[in-house]
Amino acid sequence: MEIFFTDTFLSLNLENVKNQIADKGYFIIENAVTPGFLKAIEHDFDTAIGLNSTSFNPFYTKVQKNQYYALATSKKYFNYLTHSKIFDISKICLGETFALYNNRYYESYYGATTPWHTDNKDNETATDTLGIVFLMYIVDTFDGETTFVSGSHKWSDEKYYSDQDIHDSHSEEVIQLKRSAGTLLIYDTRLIHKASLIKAKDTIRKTIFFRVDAGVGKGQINIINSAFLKNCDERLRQYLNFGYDPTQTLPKHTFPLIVQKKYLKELLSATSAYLRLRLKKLPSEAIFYVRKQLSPWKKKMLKLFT
Ligand SMILES: O=C(O)CCC(=O)C(=O)O
Repeated sequence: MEIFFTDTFLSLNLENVKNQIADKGYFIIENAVTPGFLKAIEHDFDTAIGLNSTSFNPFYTKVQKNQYYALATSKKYFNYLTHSKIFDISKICLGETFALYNNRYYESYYGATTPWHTDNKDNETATDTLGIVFLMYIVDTFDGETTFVSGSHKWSDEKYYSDQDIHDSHSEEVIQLKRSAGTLLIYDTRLIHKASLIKAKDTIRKTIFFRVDAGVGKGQINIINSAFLKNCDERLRQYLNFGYDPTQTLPKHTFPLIVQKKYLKELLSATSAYLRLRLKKLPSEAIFYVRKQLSPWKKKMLKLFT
């Protein structure tokens, strides 16, 4: 059998993992996997957009590359997410019935961050299901690290929190997780957390994120390379939602209004700069006319964003 978890990880005391997650909301283990595993993952996801290709393209945002079809892309990734030790931890934390809810490999670049949030409130109907997230640093992560509010799984009741909410009342509980490659963070989906801002221009943070929830048939659709499935026993079928119709689909990524406003403001200033350039090429009467037409629109937009 392929070896990629270290003895430190394989010999974890499950009761201890469970108790720490119940108490603080998270459990951290450094050197959970071998350097060979990390290299192989980097290699398997070292893809850009393929034109006329049969592989799965990653999805990009301004500051991130996301591979949601990672179970069809990398055998190492598949074996990691379906390892018996992952099942053991899921079982002790969530009970007999649990399944993969969502997963992805991602890279985050300069300027990437997330707001403080919890993961158990994807929409109004998904609230109280128990779930845990396994987040692994594939490279050293000393910039843009995951940050937790320790113990917040016991009291969190919102999807998003502002910096002020956390810094005013919970700054003592904030834990910044600057750690080396191979560190695995396991946390309760109710825990308030965020990815801190990436401050250096040359940082490329590489991460594997997956979430396991109690119950079955929820979350992201799993697209799997059939060649990776060697022994598909009942437990694996359930974990991968074989034959279960999804009762809900994940919502498209939405950002809180405050973040949307920030992006829209950037968009507005980029559009204005572009228009200014184009306008220069028009005769002066036309410039006057266009400016007159645009002025009320711009005022309205600025009012909206400030
Ligand atoms: O990348 C991180 O540190 C956190 C990711 C996260 O919070 C999420 O994807 O929900």
